[in-house]
Amino acid sequence: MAPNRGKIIRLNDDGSVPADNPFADQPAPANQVWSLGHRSVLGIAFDGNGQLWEHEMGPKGGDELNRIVKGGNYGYPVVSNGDHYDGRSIPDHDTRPEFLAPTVTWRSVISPAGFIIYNGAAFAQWQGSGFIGGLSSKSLVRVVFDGETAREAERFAMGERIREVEQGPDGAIWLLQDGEAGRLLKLSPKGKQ
Ligand SMILES: [Ca+2]
Repeated sequence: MAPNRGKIIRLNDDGSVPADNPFADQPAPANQVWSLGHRSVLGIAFDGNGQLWEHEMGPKGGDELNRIVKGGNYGYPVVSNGDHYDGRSIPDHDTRPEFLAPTVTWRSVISPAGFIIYNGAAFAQWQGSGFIGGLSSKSLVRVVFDGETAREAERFAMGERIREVEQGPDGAIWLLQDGEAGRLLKLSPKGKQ
């Protein structure tokens, strides 16, 4: 197995390899791998059910939100619903069902960066929603989950490239704009600081 590029790895807090990793019986670094076939992971979060989700910057027209399962191969660079930026095509996921397909594909890309699955009290109506920053889309994307599926629910135009999303202890949502002049924004319910 290739080195850790394109992989999600799973380690104990002390850096050791958990015995129940999917490739635990293989030499390092394969024994660290939890899932593979990723292109460029830019956000990872657990939902309220303990299900792990990640999003990744795809090639042209292929940003992905994936439901992560133990030992799963998500197919890059063999398959992608996007294509290379230089114009070369990449076979789509439906041509190779042995690879796990994305739960959501953005063919008009958002360029995802930063990811939370919200569990705060300040925006009670958004508990359980995912929030993904958008670079090229200059947006904040809200995703809703339903068991093993997910979909984009709404998109907030922010006017600037959004690099990072975090949830504060009071339930506020913090956004970091991209670039040297980027601002740190705090989103709170109307009428509250
Ligand atoms: Ca393709």
